[in-house]
Amino acid sequence: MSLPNHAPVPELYVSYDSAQKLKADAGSLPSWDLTQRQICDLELLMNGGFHPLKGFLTEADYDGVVENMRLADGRLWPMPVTLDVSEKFAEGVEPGQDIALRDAEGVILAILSVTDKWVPNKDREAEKVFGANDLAHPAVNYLHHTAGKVYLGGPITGIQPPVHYDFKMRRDTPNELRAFFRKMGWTRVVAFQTRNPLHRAHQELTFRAAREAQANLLIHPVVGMTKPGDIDHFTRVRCYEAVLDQYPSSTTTLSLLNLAMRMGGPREAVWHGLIRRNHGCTHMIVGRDHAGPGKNSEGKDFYGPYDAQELFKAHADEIGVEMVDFKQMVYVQEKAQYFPVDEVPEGSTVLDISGTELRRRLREGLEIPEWFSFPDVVSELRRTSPARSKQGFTVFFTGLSGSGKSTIANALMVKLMEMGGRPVTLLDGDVVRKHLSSELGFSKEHRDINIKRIGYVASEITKNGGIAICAPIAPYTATRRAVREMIEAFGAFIEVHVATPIEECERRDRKGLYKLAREGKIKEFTGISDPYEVPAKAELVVDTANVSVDHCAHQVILKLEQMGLIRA
Ligand code: PPS
Repeated sequence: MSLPNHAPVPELYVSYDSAQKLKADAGSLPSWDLTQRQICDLELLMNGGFHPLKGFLTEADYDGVVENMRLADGRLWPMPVTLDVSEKFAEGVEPGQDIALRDAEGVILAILSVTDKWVPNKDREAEKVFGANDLAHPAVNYLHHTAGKVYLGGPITGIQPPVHYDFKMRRDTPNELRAFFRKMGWTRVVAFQTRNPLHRAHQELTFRAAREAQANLLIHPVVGMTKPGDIDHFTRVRCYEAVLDQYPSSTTTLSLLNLAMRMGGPREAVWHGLIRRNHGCTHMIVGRDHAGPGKNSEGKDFYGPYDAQELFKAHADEIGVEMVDFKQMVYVQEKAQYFPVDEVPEGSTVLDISGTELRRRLREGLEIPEWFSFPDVVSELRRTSPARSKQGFTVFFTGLSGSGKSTIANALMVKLMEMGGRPVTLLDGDVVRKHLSSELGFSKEHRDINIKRIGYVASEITKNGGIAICAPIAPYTATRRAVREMIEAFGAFIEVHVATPIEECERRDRKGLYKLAREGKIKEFTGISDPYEVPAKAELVVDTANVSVDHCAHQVILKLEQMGLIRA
């Protein structure tokens, strides 16, 4: 049962006057602060993007969706859209009650009339929906580690859409897009779903797909949540805008979709089809490994390369959208043009650059040829992913008290400042304890808080293109790893273990602390009465017992050069 292309899709918003009244009355309701993913889901529920859903799934709908991709009334719906909450919040909510759904700033967006409250079987959800209960799948990891333990279901009363401050002109509700298509006289529209920047091959394949389907083209990138590690949507949208001029005018439009992807492969493809139908599209391009999550914990693909196409085709009538095959396009050097991979003239030279190779070239500041991408797209990507020698990074010294961390860190700072180019900040253990962590002691809990604070500051410095040098003891492996993850999201992390033996540190005893620790006058002293977990995979190990400070700092410089982070 599909909607006619141009008829409005039902929305869940109430009138302005009713919304004002609901807002005023909502003060007495229990409030749930929505997560980023829930805000994305709610927006598409309210604006009709998730039609026929009228709210977050009830338990019966959820069971049907998980088991056989169908709502309780039999209609096709492949992805659970559930409101997960904490056990603590759920304790205060019973079916029959209304709750206010608010954004991070506390603005009320909708009322949920709770009809169902249950504890889901997440193992079953992972197996059935994503095909494996494997934490390497981003949505399974989210399900087990981020989502709340209890689900609430029931109809939504929409008060107002979430506010977006970016690219407002490029965001359209399903009905806004339908009205646009109607105004333009577009009766056949092929949607291209994407979470990556478009290069020449994509431009060619989308243009061809539209021509073959005798349809206009909607570039419909996801800007809600995509796969962790993807290029941020701000950069991508600037890239899409740069490509838009490459299409014949009035054939193509760009609109941003605030969807939170689950990377659910075949089921996700069907879901994307239903969402595009709701946005007034008649066709959708489905490629190899559509919405694929990458490799599982055994290094194998989660889904077969054509599983998504097969599942989509099997349900195309019900989805109400025709599938257009994604033709892989390659560049043929002799002809200086793109061809579908199965139509390449025999004996010709085929050129291609994989995603991994593209990232390497960006990282190392190498050439990206014009046959591969558009100059404006490349310059946008270079602005966001500058060569490694221009990116921020963190050097993280760890080692016992008196091992020489601070001395080497100071020497390194001076050497890097002599080279110039990037601002350098030293977060020395003692300095941090004075300015950032003055209230903290040396229990495991306090040391972890201290190191995470250092990690946060270093990650901000790294994100903004600077060099952070940290020199705390940081005795715990798990905490060092957490800091590494925080920083590697923005730039390189170089762990340097200053492995001066404890005997030497104690012999030096510059601050007299080892003596006091031996006498029991200082408790929980690292190496004496508190643990130090030796790093197993530090990028560099130095020992100041037999080597000068200058030489140790120089070893770090050489490592940075080798990693392409600095140029001598
Ligand atoms: S931690 O574990 O990373 O949070 O420690 P950190 O912030 O680097 O602080 C270490 C400095 O504090 C002094 N100090 C102690 N160190 C270890 N254990 C105990 N109980 C302790 N009490 C005080 C010591 O001077 C450390 O300085 P450095 O520069 O490492 O010698």
